[in-house]
Amino acid sequence: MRYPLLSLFASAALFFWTCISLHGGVPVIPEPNSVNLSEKTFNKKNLGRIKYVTAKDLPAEGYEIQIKKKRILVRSSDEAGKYYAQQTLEQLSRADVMYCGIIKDAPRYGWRGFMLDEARHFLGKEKVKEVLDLMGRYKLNRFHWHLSDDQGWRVEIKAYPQLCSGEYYTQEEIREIVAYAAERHIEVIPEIDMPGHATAFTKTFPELALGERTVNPKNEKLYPVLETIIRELAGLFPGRYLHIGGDEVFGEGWKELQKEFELRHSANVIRAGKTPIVWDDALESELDRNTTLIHWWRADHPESLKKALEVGYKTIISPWDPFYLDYIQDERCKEGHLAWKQYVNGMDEIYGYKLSEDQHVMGIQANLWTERVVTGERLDYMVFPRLIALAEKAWTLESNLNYQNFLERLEIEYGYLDSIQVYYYDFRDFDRHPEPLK
Ligand code: TNX
Repeated sequence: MRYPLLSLFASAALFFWTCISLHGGVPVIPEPNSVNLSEKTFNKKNLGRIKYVTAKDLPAEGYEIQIKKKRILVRSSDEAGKYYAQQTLEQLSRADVMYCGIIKDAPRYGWRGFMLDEARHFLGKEKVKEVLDLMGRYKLNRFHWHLSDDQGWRVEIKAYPQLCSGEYYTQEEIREIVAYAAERHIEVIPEIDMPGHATAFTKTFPELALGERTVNPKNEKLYPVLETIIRELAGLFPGRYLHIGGDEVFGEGWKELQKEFELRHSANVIRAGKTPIVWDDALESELDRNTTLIHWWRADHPESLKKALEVGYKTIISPWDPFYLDYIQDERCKEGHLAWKQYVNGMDEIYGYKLSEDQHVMGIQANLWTERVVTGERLDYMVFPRLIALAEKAWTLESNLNYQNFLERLEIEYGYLDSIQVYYYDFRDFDRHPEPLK
């Protein structure tokens, strides 16, 4: 070593810097709301000594962690809060030193979602479980599962087995995944997209079609078939919601046809005990605002969001710009959205997106459409780390969001993603994980 004094100085500076930056926050994603740490350190040998108590004064999904020198006390009002405290502790315990103190935390939004389209390409249950693991880690709690589209129908319906012709989930597999999600406090919301995007259905029931991709709302025989399907789905998915699609039907007369369809179809969903969710294209169908959720995705139609909130619909926010993960995140990528290959949805845009303060906003969601996602590797590449940024945005109070600070914590998190072999897009070194084109 040529300059021993200099290098000693450098390592002292680095040590000092690490201490300061650790004091600025904790290496946890999403950033907790309030962190008060002291100089005292917790002895990690005592990680097994965690006491959990129920505290009804805390908000739903919230928790409080008191770290003493030799033991930890976790307070939460529900099981989800306890689970989230465990996620926070797991991330904290990876640091060399754990400080004593108090962490108080609760989510900004009740709806913190991710949508996976398995109709365009079928990724399979092992991949889905990996995604659910990571969703739980980052405190996401809604898994919206797009299970039908023009390209395929992916959920077994016992009354109509002919609907599934390619790869699909048996009802037993669906139950297994729903249970797996529930262990991570994630509610699964299946989507059967109608009246458009329905080729997989109309191929099976040509007599119920109007054109190639749409069902015929005027055909009386359509509704009993859909009702049977809804009833099976309602029994299969114990969650509160059923997403009934409603996007992208255009053309002569469709406004009235869609209105008739949505009213009758959603009434059946409600009768089966579920709350229907529709894409914001169906806003004009004027469904009951007390029994329907609007899912706003058309970033190029801000007036649609405005109207949904004004009418008083509870609304989920996932504008394609920037919350759609099928769009590329780096100009150097080759395969993005089907038509707008070069349109970039950067992680910084997701993190910095300006959200409405309206009380009817239930929360936010990122969506992965899979027209161009065939492998689990490409799924990883498109979803991570952007979904982690979305998770922080969904959980952490606006006043605590700081992109630079997020990037520093993400730096630590990469170590974890590497350890479980997630093929994420690495913005620090573009060539480290080359873009998988399928
Ligand atoms: C629009 S979002 C769609 C999907 C496509 C997606 C591609 C929505 C409700 N409909 O069918 O896959 O764009 O980004």
